[in-house]
Amino acid sequence: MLSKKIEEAINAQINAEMWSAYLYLSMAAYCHLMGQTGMARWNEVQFKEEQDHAKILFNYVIQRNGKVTLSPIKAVPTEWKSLLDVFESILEHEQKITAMINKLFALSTEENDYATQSMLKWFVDEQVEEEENAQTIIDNLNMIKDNGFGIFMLDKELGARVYAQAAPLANSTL
Ligand code: OFO
Repeated sequence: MLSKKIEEAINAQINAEMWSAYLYLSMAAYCHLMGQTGMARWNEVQFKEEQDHAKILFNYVIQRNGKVTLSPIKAVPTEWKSLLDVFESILEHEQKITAMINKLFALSTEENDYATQSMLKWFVDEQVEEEENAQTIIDNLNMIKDNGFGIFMLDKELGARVYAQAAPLANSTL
């Protein structure tokens, strides 16, 4: 059984993951507007991944006989100054999500909730990847600057990203 504190914190995390999904979809729209279909696709894949993150937490609350409470998703930004600004905003956002996951992990230690801690381990590892992905693209954009051919090639590379369902959902019956 989940403690009330853990249940509330996981519900807040579900909301944060759904907000993330909405943010990436908004970024995809911006990239489309800028004519960067590959970057748009990259963000659309991330949109799906974020929904997976929310679903993993949703399933976990159900499995533990807890109550899922879905709160409204706040508005997300719709404008960025540049493509670099998009990916810098992603890194900043993912650092905030990492801090939320770490807080949740610390709370599960406080509450002696080792099942929650074990479930969160996947998120701890995932956040390392999320931050690394954003940082790599920022580094590439900083190197390319305004070089049109460089942007063209990066857009092609990012457009090759393929969605893969998050591992914890693979054998789920929920
Ligand atoms: Fe769910 O990791 Fe990004 O936000």
